[in-house]
Amino acid sequence: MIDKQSPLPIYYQIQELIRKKIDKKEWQTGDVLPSERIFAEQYEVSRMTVRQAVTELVNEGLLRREKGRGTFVAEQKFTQTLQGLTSFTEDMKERGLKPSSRLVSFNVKEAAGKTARVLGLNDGEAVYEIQRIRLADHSPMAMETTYISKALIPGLTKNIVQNSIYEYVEAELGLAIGYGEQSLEAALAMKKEAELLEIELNDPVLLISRITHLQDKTPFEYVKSAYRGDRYKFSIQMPRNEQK
Ligand code: 16G
Repeated sequence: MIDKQSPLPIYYQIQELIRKKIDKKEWQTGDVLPSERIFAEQYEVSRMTVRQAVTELVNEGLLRREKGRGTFVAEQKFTQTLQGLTSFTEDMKERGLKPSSRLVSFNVKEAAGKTARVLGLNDGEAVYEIQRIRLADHSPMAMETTYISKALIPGLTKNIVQNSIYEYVEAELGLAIGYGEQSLEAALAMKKEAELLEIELNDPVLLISRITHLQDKTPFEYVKSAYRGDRYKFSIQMPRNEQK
């Protein structure tokens, strides 16, 4: 209930009330919230205050607004730790979700520019260029464009890349994957990404760029991905360096 005598701001109390209902599963993913008017009447607060509380929860990703339809309980974000080099397939299985891939394109191209450089290839050497939409339980999470040296990782097929590339590298080719270097930046979804990820143009996405090396340090893949900003959250542990 809302306590008007409390030192806690009313909009904050409304937020806590909404959070509790979602935590207790009284309101579940996809459920529509009562309208601002009903909310305001029920708790005897102003519509402005309800709007402020809801807007902040929308910005946080707990709720989602749809034009003309109302405000809904959003799908909760996945937290992906940034420690340890894992594959999408492994990450999803670990969460008890079914990983799958929608193949957008699969080509062999001549390496050039940055792709050739980061993979340690000469311009003109063959690389696979693979575009996949990665899905968790049939819902699109990320769009990945992967470049892989053909000489190093031969025999990739459409069928293999619709499953796990890392599994093929390790279990089929018997190569040991060593380490990756990764960077993250914020961006807005462009037309193609928005369509394939089933989000709106200019919705937030996280761009991740990864270069992965075999244990002998040879780089074997260069991946550029766009993760849905509304479904993903990355976390990292930061041990403080020993003071000298
Ligand atoms: C992850 C990696 C990607 C890698 C893929 C292999 C990130 C940002 N990206 O999606 O670089 O190519 O896993 O997955 O984590 P797979 O073995 O399921 O094909």
